[in-house]
Amino acid sequence: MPKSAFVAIAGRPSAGKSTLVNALIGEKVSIVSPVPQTTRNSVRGIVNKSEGQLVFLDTPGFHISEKKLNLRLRSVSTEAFGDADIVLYLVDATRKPGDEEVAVAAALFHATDRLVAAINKIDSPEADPDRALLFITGKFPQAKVFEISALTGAGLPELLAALFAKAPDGPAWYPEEYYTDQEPVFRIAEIIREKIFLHTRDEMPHAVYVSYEDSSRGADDSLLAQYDLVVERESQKGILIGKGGSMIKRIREEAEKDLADIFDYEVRLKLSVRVDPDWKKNDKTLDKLIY
Ligand SMILES: Nc1nc2c(ncn2[C@@H]2O[C@H](COP(=O)(O)OP(=O)(O)O)[C@@H](O)[C@H]2O)c(=O)[nH]1
Ligand SMILES: [Mg+2]
Repeated sequence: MPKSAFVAIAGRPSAGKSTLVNALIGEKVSIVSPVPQTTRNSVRGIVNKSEGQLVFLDTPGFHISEKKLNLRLRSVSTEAFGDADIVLYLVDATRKPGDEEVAVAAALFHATDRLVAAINKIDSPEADPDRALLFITGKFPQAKVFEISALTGAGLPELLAALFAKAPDGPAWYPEEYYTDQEPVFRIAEIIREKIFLHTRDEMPHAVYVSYEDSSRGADDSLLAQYDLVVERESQKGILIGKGGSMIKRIREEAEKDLADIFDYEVRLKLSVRVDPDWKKNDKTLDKLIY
């Protein structure tokens, strides 16, 4: 009998959850940046092996804040932890476990018997795996703990084997050739958003959402896709456009380059910038963006 399980990944912002999903899948299914709260949705990455299928749910991560957007992100995470067969708790070895780490751990107590823990970033000179281990065993004395690097791949085969061992028997949820359930329209928007996170600073990345507008197929099977980069205020438009259009050009070119690796047809982008005042406070917009 094959195994199959939903594995929700829990951890503080920037613990390396999205990097881990990409490393396990071997494809960029979830965007990554040094800016906390890059991930806004539950992104699914699927691992198919002879043992069976693991469906990883990358989650937005916990950020202690009462703002509407943050509350949404937190409820996306909490739902994923509730539904999952296994919760993979990722702890960043390079940071001291403070209040935020305590809050994440507390949200996982109900999943103690389904929990596997991993200490990430052991490749880093700043890593202190013993400090992380002490924290984890203090909260979850029974948990199996692995030391890994999502960046170098160290420890990942052992982790994967443990997850399959813990997975219940059952048929695959997705066809074997699937490695994500995301629609192309969403994946393209996410890649564009990653470039914004990588190249703009301070509040800018958090002020933007990427809206799909339109697309058409070229005769050569290429896809021309039109997206709007939507900001909160008029004054933010200039930053995204850049001097002489340099920023938006950079975002477009780098996104197109990544998309060439992901899709087997060419994707060309047409990007514009527009304002949607206070979109972060608008429930309808948030319903569309965060699910
Ligand atoms: N040195 C090191 N950096 C990592 C590792 N995993 C993730 N990172 C970095 O940590 C930052 C946050 O990663 P990300 O996957 O977006 O974290 P998330 O918020 O938990 O999804 C990025 O700059 C990653 O490159 C790792 O194993 N080692
Ligand atoms: Mg992430």
